[in-house]
Amino acid sequence: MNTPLPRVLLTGFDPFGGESLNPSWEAVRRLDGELVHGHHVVAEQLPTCFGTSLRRLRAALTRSKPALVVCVGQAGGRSRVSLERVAINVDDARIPDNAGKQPIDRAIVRGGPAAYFTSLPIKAQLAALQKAGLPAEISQTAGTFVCNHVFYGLMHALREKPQVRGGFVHIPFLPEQAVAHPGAPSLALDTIVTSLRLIVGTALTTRRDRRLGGGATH
Ligand code: PCA
Repeated sequence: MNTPLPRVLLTGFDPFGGESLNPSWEAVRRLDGELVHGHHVVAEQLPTCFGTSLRRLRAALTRSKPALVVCVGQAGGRSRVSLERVAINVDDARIPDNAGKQPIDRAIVRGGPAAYFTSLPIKAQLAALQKAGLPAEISQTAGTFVCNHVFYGLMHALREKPQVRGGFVHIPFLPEQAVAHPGAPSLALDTIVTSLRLIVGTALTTRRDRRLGGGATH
């Protein structure tokens, strides 16, 4: 009998804010089914909605029991692949989500810790991306919209599973989206997919993160 391979769960979001696509879903679905360092990649789409996004994520965690989870979202206006350091316990939406909800100053988990740090080796990932000539940075905030909501909920769900690593990566617009946002930077889909593959591979092969300063941009 074949033992099933350990899995990596990648998530991306559906389009929001008037866009016709979301680069996070376009990128992770291209990695669906790939093998990275003996792990089978599974991609799931999450709705850009407070609440339902997290219910879908928790269902996907139960279903695929991954060894590693990387959630990905669009950050229009950023020019690099951003490795997020920290998720904070607040929903504070500037625009309504895809279900019309717009929470202001609301805790994601009532009584939960103010913040969770990523458990991805973000300094090693930054070094690997830079070595490969891919534009990357460490980010100190994932915002307070649905991406931070999912990131916080992921880290909360993993709080008693130290063997499962998880974190969040924001990516820029695709070139076809940037046309509608004059001056906004963009990255080609192939570059994003290559970056995500390296982010996953580095997480699977790095036990201890590197100590490397100067990754911040904010
Ligand atoms: N980006 C949004 C939510 C969905 C997405 O792709 C964010 O940064 O919160």
